[in-house]
Amino acid sequence: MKVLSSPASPFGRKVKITAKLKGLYDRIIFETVSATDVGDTNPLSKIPALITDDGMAIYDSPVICEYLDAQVASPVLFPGEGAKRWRALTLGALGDGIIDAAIMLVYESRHRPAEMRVESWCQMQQKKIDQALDHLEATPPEMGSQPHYGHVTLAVALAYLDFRHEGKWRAGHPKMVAWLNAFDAAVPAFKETAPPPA
Ligand SMILES: N[C@@H](CCC(=O)N[C@@H](CS)C(=O)NCC(=O)O)C(=O)O
Repeated sequence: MKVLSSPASPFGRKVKITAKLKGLYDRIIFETVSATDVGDTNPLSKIPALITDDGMAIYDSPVICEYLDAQVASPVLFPGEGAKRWRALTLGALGDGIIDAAIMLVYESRHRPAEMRVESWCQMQQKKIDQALDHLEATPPEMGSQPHYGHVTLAVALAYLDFRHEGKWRAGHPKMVAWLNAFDAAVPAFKETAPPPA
């Protein structure tokens, strides 16, 4: 299998952690590409994208993670059914949403000249992040003995806020800081996949 991604991509990091948790990391070639160079593998020009041993292209990160989960029986990162499954997927969506909004803010300064910055739009993205963090702080997700896909995604999302947004989220969210510390301690793959210094 091959994964097209970049070392700084939070969505790529989700895939790497999943691969490590499933014991598949050594069976995957991780090729560094920028989103614009992903070619036909993903017509949306986004990374990560996975190419299976049979040559099938799979994206985006939730689908890749579920594909990897399906290759090996244990541990189960995507619970098969019931409330546990919907909780895992919904937490994953919340984590992805935080990353999406945080990336939009990065792209706003990276791709748009400063004089064209639309402040109200940036505030809208920041509000999504703040609301999500406040929601999580009020009801921190339980992790139990085995993290699932939602936990992996949330941890990567919080780490991305550290990486690109100076960890400002930490003030006012002590329970989620403790949550991330607990995840870090429980999942060595988290540290092992940290992005290179910004
Ligand atoms: N929903 C997608 C998001 C992927 C994504 O936005 N990746 C970023 C890099 S971290 C990207 O390719 N950005 C280029 C673009 O949006 O044009 C996923 O979960 O894989």
